[in-house]
Amino acid sequence: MMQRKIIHVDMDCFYAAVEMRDNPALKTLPIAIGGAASRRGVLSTCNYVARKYGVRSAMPTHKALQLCPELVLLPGRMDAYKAASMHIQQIFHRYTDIIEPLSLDEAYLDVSESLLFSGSATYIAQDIRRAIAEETGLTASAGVAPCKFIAKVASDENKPNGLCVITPAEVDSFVASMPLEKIPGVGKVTLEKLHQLGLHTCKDVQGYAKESLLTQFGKFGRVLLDRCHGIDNREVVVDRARKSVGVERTLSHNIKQLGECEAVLSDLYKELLRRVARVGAHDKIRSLAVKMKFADFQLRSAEQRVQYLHPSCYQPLLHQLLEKSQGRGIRLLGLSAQLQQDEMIDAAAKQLKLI
Ligand code: TTP
Ligand code: MG
Repeated sequence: MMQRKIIHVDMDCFYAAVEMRDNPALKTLPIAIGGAASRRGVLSTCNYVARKYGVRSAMPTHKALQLCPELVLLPGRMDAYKAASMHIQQIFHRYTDIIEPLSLDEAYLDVSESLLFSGSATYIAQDIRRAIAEETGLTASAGVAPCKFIAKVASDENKPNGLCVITPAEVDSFVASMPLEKIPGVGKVTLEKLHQLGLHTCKDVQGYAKESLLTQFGKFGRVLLDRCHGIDNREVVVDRARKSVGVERTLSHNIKQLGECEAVLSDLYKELLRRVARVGAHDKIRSLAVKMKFADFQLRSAEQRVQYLHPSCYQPLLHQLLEKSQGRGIRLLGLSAQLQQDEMIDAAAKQLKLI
């Protein structure tokens, strides 16, 4: 098989970096983007000054303020972040068209076939970082590797404003010492389970009985085994974004009862209908999903294929999730509709990029 060259680019403290660029007085202060503590807000992200205090993404605002009372809290400006994101995407397209955006600030690029810089993925990555910094005033970190997950882990190694290259010859040693929590897909629950088995690094997993791992972790066991051996055959998938319309609500207090959930979902359902209508997608529904965040912040969702929305669609999903709550309070409920992709629009958008 041909050796791939994958670059993973990830902007540094993205939303916060946009805020600091547009208001340099913020640069030396600890700042975060998020909702107010009084409204049970959560942080989207924070700058590196704030990280020194232990402040992190997805942390409840009240906790962040305990760690760093002088934290400057900003509400966020999605339009500015989207504009910066579009600019970055444009820059990527100068190097390759095989781009898989993972979020506004992060993407995989496959440069295996590129002839730029004599085919050096390292030089390409450095040039992308240079162009981003010069043109947007924001810094990016990048990872270069023979496969996706190693490129992703590598992009985090020398953050902020750093580059990390893992050559094919270095894959084995890089993976061996890798803590399991770095593998994308290993969440809190899986990690705890692995730790209970005495497994902390990929090397530990390499030495563990394969069959036992597969029975204990099901489908993900296969992925885990591959990753721990440095294997990831996934291709960079262009335009993979599945469009969806969603609404969610963080509740003012935790709830537990079916009736309470139904009342919230009934409200969210009405709002979802309005939003689906606004984007003219009522005849493009593919599936409906309910999302629940429990008191311990564990997130669960359940999805069902449907052709059109009706108020009873979310009932079975709600029941499914309540079973998983195991008595925990619920702090957030969400409802979303996944939409069929309009291939015509996709093709037109692709062509536009070529102009
Ligand atoms: P990340 O790339 O995870 O974080 P980051 O860019 O802020 O910081 P880092 O330097 O560690 O990469 O996420 C990108 C943006 O996505 C982030 O700026 C804000 C948003 N975001 C949320 O809204 N909620 C979240 O829980 C996370 C993790 C990110
Ligand atoms: Mg980032």
